[in-house]
Amino acid sequence: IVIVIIAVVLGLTLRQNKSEFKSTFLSRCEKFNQTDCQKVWDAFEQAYVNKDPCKVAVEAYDPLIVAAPFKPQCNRMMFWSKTKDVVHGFTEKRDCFVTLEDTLLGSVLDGLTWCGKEGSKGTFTTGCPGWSECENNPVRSFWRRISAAFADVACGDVTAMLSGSIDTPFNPTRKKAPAESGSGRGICCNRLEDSTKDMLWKTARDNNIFASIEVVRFQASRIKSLNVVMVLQQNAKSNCTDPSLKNLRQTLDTGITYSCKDVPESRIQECGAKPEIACGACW
Ligand code: AVW
Repeated sequence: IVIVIIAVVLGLTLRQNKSEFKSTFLSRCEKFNQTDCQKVWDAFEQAYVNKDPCKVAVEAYDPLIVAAPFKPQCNRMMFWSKTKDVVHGFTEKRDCFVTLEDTLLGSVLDGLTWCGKEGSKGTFTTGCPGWSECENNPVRSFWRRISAAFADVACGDVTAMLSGSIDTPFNPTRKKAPAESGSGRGICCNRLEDSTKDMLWKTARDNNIFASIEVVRFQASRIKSLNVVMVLQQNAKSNCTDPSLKNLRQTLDTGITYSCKDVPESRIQECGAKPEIACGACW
């Protein structure tokens, strides 16, 4: 009897997870007009369903990009690194700029975790590998793939908000997490405590998407300038004079003009709160 109860509860939980995840996906998607959200879901799901959750390559999401391509929004595209909250606090109030998370694919999956399982048609939201537990996990491959697609269509004057609160605001180097070994699952994740997962997360956060995936795709034929906004909080550790930004200039495709401006975080918040300030006058 105990086994039957456990099986039923487990079955219900898994089913509930699946439908809750899918309904979040669909309801977020339906905010975008003229979108066949079921078609987008099908293209999304095929990337990871019935697969080992450590063997989902970045390319598995290619059909998703085909099903829901990014539209170039010249002069409004906003990239960021380590400034998520301030950037989105700004873009949700003002429509001068569009981040990846304001687009259809970015917004439907922002903040969610998912994976599949070999031999199952389901989508699971628990027991999935953490960001750095194995390289080819469904969540990380997804963000890498869609960030690349977003950067591929960037055009005109492009903006990037980088953080003055860290020593190296532009950091393409990638340190391996201790648990990250080959395509295997390292220390197995399901049994790890959240605090351990957090620790792994921190040791591997140099998997910088902006530096290693986006900047390298910026093409001079499409992009006129890259305008960096250094977000300065009190006791900032770096600003536009930081040597790592020299690295950024060198990485940029020749022909793309570079600029950098130090802007207090409070100014960005003020500009978000006051629509009477023209976008061009924010910083
Ligand atoms: P970020 P990026 N575990 O602030 O340059 C879980 O470092 O990488 O900026 N989630 C993670 C981890 C991790 N170890 N590392 C990163 N993330 C997730 C797309 C997490 O959601 C846009 F277009 C974190 O908030 C930006 O221009 C987010 O990735 C660019 O990529 C960003 O980490 C920012 O990527």
